[in-house]
Amino acid sequence: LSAEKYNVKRKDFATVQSSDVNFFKTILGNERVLTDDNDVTPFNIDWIKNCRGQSKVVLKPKSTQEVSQILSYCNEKKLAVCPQGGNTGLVGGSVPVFDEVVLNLMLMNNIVSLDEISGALICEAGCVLENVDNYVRERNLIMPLDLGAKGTCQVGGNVSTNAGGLRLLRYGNLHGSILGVEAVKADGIIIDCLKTLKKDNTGYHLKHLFIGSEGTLGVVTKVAIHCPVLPKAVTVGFFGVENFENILQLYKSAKSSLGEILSAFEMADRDAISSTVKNLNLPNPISDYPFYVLVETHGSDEGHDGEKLNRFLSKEMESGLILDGTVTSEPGKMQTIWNLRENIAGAGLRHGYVFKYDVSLPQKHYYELVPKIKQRLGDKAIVVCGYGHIGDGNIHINVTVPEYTREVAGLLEPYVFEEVSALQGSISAEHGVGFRKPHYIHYSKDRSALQLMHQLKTLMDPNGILNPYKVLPEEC
Ligand code: FAD
Ligand code: S2G
Ligand code: ZN
Repeated sequence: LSAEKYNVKRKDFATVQSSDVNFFKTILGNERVLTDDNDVTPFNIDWIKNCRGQSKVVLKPKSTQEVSQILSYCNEKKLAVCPQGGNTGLVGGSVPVFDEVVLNLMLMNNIVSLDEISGALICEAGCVLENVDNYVRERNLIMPLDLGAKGTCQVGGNVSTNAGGLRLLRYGNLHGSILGVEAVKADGIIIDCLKTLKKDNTGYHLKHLFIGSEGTLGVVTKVAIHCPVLPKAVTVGFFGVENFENILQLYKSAKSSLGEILSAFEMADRDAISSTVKNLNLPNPISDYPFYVLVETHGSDEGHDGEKLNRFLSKEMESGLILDGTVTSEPGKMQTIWNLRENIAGAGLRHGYVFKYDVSLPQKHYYELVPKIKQRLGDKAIVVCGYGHIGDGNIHINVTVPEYTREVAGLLEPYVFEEVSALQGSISAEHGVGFRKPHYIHYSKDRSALQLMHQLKTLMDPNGILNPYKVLPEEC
């Protein structure tokens, strides 16, 4: 249980009584209030099985009104609430620590509207990212983010974690592509900032409070998002590279040679790829190299783009930055390459337990920590590997071990965060702080910022019922 494993004391929230369950049932009906042990267990365990809560009740609202009624009741009764989307979060933010009521948005999964000219889509928070992406693709648009969890994660969860993903390099951060948000505060008040205008400079931009606050300031119930046009031409290159320095040179060259059509530039080291190939029995389209780079282009003209990418490929094979590679526009082949990259996240779980670090670093230091951690752990780790979004300076370092031990945890934390902080990086690039990192947030945020965050939290959720034990540390 998280409480024991991470040594956390329960705060003095109320405990759910049968009268509370009856109230929830009058709002939601019996079938949308889960209390049976077997039913609630999956909602208590996070995707990488790092955290396990003890919730006795899972609620599945279908409307903003129901969310509002549930929250105002819980706020009055001082019942803690854990908002939950697809439960693919990787920092323990999406599952309860103790017996918080789980408020799962999965049944709020309707598309509300789409303006096909402006690309402004409004959908409910519980929409699965991939379903919305398929819906807008039929209308010649795409979602502005893509991540390996797209088949399960929800748009509300993406907003709440300010998810980055594989195409942030091209389509930017959610703070830019989210046009508006509807959210419900802890007291049940519905905040309607649901605008589809690209420009609206009237007062404070409140939607940003809900982007990346991980369910601690409000429950996101609807999202308005700008969808870019579906690219007519997509190509993917997968290259072997000798060393990390060459990856940075290749990145610089890709930006200048491919320019506006560059839509993704991902890296992975040999251990990341070989352990994924081995653990999941996935094909590697090229042979074994010290490093790999995945380049994707999104353009409007197949011929133009293909020419540009092949020119880039021959130039950089000539220069030696690329040792070997493949370039394809064939959807099946592109999917095979993306599959390999997107499955690194889960492959390590086959070894038993994974310590995941999602950090941003200045690009020149991007790969510096992997060899240091390898050396520090020696044979205590099965694999130490690095992969991620070069363009965002965001590396994912995975350390796999047969099982969680305090010894290995002690070797890694706070060591990793001290090193990141010394290199002027961030201890969480895109996955958020969640339950696992509040006591490390000071490595990336100074006192004045943390004090203001606490003041905002007190203003928005005076009883602290929304996702307690997450994001903000106890002491300031
Ligand atoms: P959950 O995991 O259910 O919740 C995440 C957090 O948001 C929790 O704190 C929860 O309380 C809160 N929350 C959820 N829904 C709401 C809501 N409606 N209102 C208020 N709070 C809410 N992340 C990236 O950024 N980039 C990646 O490339 C990436 N790749 C991934 C690949 C895999 C295979 C996996 C398993 C995860 C990956 N992630 C990635 C992490 C995760 O998918 C994202 O953080 C995602 O945005 C979480 O969405 P979710 O719906 O699963 O949210
Ligand atoms: C990615 C997925 C989760 C992880 O693959 O880009 O964000 O840490 C990650 O492996
Ligand atoms: Zn990532």
